[in-house]
Amino acid sequence: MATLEVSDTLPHLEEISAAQYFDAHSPPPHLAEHSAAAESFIKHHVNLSRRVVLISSGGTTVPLENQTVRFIDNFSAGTRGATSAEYFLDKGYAVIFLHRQFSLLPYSRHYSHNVNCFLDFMVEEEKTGKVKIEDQYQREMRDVLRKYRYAKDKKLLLLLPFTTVTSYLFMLREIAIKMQPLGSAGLFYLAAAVSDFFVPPSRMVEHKIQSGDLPGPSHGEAERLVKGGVGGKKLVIDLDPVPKFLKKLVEQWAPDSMIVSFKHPESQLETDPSLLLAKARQALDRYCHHLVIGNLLTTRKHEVVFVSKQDDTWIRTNTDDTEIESLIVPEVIERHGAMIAKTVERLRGN
Ligand code: PAZ
Repeated sequence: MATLEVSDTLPHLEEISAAQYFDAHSPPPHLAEHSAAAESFIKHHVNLSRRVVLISSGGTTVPLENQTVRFIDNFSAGTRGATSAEYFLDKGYAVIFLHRQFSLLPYSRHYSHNVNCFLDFMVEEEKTGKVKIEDQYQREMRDVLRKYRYAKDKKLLLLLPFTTVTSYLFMLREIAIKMQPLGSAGLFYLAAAVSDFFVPPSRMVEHKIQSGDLPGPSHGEAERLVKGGVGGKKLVIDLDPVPKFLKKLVEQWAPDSMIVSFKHPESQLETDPSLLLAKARQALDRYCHHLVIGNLLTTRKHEVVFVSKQDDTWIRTNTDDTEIESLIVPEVIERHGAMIAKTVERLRGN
């Protein structure tokens, strides 16, 4: 079995900057195409004076090989992002949904993956052999379908996929810069689980890391990454910290937009709610953005805490039927509205 060691005994490297990170990596293959789609989407909504939210959703992978067979992943099904997207669309926002490929999507999330397989909602008519939606699901599915069609027809939803942490960061930078013309009407709602670590290209092996004895005398490339010996059963992976991109987003890529990040625990210890609050405040102090929404993995569907410079507010659902995003999103929108009003006031004063 492969083991992953977290070690503080290794020498601390000088953390690379965001610029060095981008220089060291190739942009994802579809960046130009996605960038053009985002640009025309944003222009369309700027012309209509509509607010636009970029929602990031799902986990990011960290490949261990260039021709990737193995990778490290970050936990997230994309529920928070996909569900929130629907509530933002309901409130008239246009949504750029930057999501992990194959994670949950707005609207189709109701009928996808193994919990809600779409086939379970269908029946075959005995007489005609035609397939239709079961009677008991007709109304609910019709409502979802109408909303989905509306979002599509009005060009309110742009779906942009990523897989690796690097492709996520390239896309985030690109779209954030394209969103600048929106000014304070732009909102970032960063629910994706973004890896804090990566394998730098200089240490990345080309082919699948071998788990058994390698044929031939030389397998030096793999040994650079794999400590403990190729041919042994131990795999020690040496990861570097990903630079802190949130700071770049706040200061340079999207200085006029509202930025909301989610925070969930990094270690078992942080499942303590008081530590969660401390961590959320630390994130707010470090990156100087507008709002951190703290959540714990085990209770994230029932309670979250909004941490801003002004106050901490807990939001809780009382019933299992209420999606907590139906409470989170209106609260975020209210704060976004207040920020827009302040900006307008400031501009009038000038
Ligand atoms: O996608 P999901 O609903 O399964 O999980 C949502 C979440 C816990 C990943 C999200 O609410 C969150 O906290 N995102 C930020 C994660 C981070 O700190 O990197």
